[in-house]
Amino acid sequence: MLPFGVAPGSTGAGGAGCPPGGGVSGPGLLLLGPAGRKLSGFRLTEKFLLLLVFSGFITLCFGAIFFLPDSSKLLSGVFFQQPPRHRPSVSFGVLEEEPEVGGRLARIREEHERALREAKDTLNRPPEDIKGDIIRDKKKLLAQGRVTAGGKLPGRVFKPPVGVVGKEPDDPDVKEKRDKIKEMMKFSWDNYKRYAWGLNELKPVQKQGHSSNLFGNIQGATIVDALDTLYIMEMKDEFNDAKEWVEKNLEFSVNAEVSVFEVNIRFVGGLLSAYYLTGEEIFRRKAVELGEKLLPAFNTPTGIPWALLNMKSGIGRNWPWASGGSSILAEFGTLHLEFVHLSQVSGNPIFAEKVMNIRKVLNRLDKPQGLYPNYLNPSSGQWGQHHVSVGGLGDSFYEYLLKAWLMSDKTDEEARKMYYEAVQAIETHLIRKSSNGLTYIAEWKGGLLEHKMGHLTCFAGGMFALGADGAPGEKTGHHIELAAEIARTCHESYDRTTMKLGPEAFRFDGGVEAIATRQNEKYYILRPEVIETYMYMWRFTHDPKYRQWGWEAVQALEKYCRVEGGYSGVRDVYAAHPNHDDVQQSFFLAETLKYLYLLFSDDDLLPVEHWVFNTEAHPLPIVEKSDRTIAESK
Ligand code: DMJ
Repeated sequence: MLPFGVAPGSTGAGGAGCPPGGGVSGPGLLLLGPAGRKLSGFRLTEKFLLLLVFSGFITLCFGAIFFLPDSSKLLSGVFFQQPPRHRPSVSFGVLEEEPEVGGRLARIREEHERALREAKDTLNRPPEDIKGDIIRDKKKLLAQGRVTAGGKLPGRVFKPPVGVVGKEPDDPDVKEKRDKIKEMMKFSWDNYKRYAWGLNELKPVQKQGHSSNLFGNIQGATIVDALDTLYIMEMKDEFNDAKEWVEKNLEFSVNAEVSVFEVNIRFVGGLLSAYYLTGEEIFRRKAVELGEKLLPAFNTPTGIPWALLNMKSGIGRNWPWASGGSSILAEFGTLHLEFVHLSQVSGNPIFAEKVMNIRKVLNRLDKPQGLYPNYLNPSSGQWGQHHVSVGGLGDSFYEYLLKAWLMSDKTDEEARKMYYEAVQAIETHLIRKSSNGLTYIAEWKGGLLEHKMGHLTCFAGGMFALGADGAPGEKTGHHIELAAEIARTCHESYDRTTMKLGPEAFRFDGGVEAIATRQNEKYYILRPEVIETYMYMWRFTHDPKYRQWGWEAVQALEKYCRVEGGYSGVRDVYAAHPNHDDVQQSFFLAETLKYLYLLFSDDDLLPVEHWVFNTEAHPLPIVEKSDRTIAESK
């Protein structure tokens, strides 16, 4: 209460409950009645009564000014972020007001004073402490998935990676072989750099750049695909050149259609790996920027993404040949690992949500014989043609189910279940044995088997080996055996050619086994799948035959694919002399040479307990529960 006759300066029309125009001014109290009449015209008792009313009124005004928080405090959250006991509670949709209105003012004052005290304390603390607090707050927000990736990327604490440079092999023979593989990498890289720097791929015969329409006009596929291989092979100068190119030239605002799948596995995967191996922010930034550009591909009625996307306009469509406008299983099913990691490095849950929705759509559908057809219409959400393959059009979908489970530190139970159920259906309906005892994986067309196996399908040996440990019903041994049998069949497909390189597809009918019978299936384009399977088999069994088979492939590559300007695919692996297709595929550097190098390295280089390889052989770390920035989806 203010002592009578003392003016507190001037309050305009602001105080709660004070009528506009009613006011006090001092010094020397001058009171005006409603009509502006001087109080001197009243009798003493009237004056006394009036003064009593006015003094009560004034006290109320000052009290309100003093006790109530100002609007800036309301906004700063002091008012809204009261501890729960101060909040009105909602029961069955009805807002229940707190009973003790009187106590509320006191509590508001308490909060107000506490806020002032904290602000003062903060100003008195050393700047490093304040910085620490800011970092902690950011981490908290990231952990809650509340920071979006748009605009500036939130800070992130980089966790040092495990096993990214291995020691030299002890065995001199193994070391010599590994050195040879490193020399092959240097030869591929140097030629790409000399003749096609900044373009997507190299034409090693014509010694010029090669552009495939898979990447629209994004450039530098070989550079991004090779980053992690250069890094683990400790090719430091080459890695730095690649990094500088990414910094200065890698651009995604291209007005052309790209393959969402190819751009994801090679560019997003390559950039993410480079980030996880080195902690260099540029790779994280570019990966997230590209991931955001790919998001419009999911704008379909079901959320099953388009195969093709114009990254500038955001307009998508599907391959015209794909079963009535369907999306393709191996394409939309091979985004999961990268998109989960995009959420992990950006703190933005949107990426993970998009791929989890793909799962939801798949799980709502009936599967013929438990199999996943290769085609799914993104508008109707229904399967297209009932074609099933563990090779082209299907392959990496199965691979990503297993790896999603492994990458989640074995917490993604849904992925585990989907993988082992799919393998069971594949075993029952697709896996067959030839009359001479070669196990192969056939293709399924509306219930009929085509006894053909693609080079691409040979990755499945590695997949079965990788998944053996978690196989339900004590089937670990069975899965390893299956893996070994697939590895043997794929080796046979190499061994039965003149060049000792595998054809694109081989058949098991009309008396032939593991041999290509059609001219258009006899080519070899530097693919990695067979060597990938040798690498996993070596890691899980240490059977020396896998290194021996890998070395046979090295010798064949040197003899038939190495040309003056790099490495080239060949058109017919059964011919005596190579007819080169003149393309050094970017996956030769990303996958084929990396898997060969790992085959001749100790197991502690990129150990499978800590890393999963995306389908382009880009290593991504297993995300332990404690490192998760985004809550696991239910
Ligand atoms: C690579 O781009 C990937 O391995 C993909 O999953 C399948 N094909 C090529 C290599 O053959």
